[in-house]
Amino acid sequence: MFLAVAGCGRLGFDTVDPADGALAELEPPPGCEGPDEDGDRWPDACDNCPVDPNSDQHDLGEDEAGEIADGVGDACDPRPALAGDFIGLVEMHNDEGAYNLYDAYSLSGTGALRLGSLTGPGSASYVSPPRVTRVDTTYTIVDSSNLLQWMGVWTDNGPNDSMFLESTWQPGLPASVWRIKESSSSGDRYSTDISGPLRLGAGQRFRVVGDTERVSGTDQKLTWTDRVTGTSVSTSLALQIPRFNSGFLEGYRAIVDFEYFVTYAVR
Ligand SMILES: [Ca+2]
Ligand SMILES: [Ca+2]
Ligand SMILES: [Ca+2]
Repeated sequence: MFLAVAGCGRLGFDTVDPADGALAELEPPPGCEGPDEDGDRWPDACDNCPVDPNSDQHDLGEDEAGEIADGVGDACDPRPALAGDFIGLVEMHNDEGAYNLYDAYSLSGTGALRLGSLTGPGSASYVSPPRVTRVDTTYTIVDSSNLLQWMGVWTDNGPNDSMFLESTWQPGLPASVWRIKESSSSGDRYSTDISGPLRLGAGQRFRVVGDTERVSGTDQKLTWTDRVTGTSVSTSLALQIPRFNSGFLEGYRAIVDFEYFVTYAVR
């Protein structure tokens, strides 16, 4: 299901008990119901970090830096000490119905985000806010072929499609070695080697988080986590995350459930 950005009750402040100055424990606002992706008892629609458990909903980083809290919780805020962040696009797989659109940012398609087949690709396109700072997605492999497979997040970056995030199993790579790949008009680049599963197989879960240069001004970072084994690797060396606001999610020769797809952006 899609979640509204504005007016959905995400909190931009913490409640301080005037008696002792302690932070009062917050409760989800009345009427905020529905799926809770990260299991922190805050329904996705009013969770200020919908895919990171943060039951305290702390959004203190900007305040501590003398700025105004922006409604993105400290646990997931790409720029925790800078104001102006917002959660731009949230697509949760836990709604099997048709996609719902909200605001100007959308993801088009029908049905749930189960993409790809054993013989070919399947994709769903999206439109994000124009000043994206972070993309965060987790997906599960439902089934796969024995051929080259990939899944990931692609962006349309001018005349060339740029692959933003990819976890790929490639002929020629030693068994169990994975890389995150970026394709652009200047060629393909890869992250450092990742020790992962032998190949794509049912039940594997991966999380890929990518930060753009908007987070720090220069640095870009990709983090890949095997959510079954806990293996995680980050790279900030060669990968160039383009400035984008559209693209598509894809599974290729693998059937992939995108459990969620979240973009963060800055005003
Ligand atoms: Ca949360
Ligand atoms: Ca914040
Ligand atoms: Ca912030």
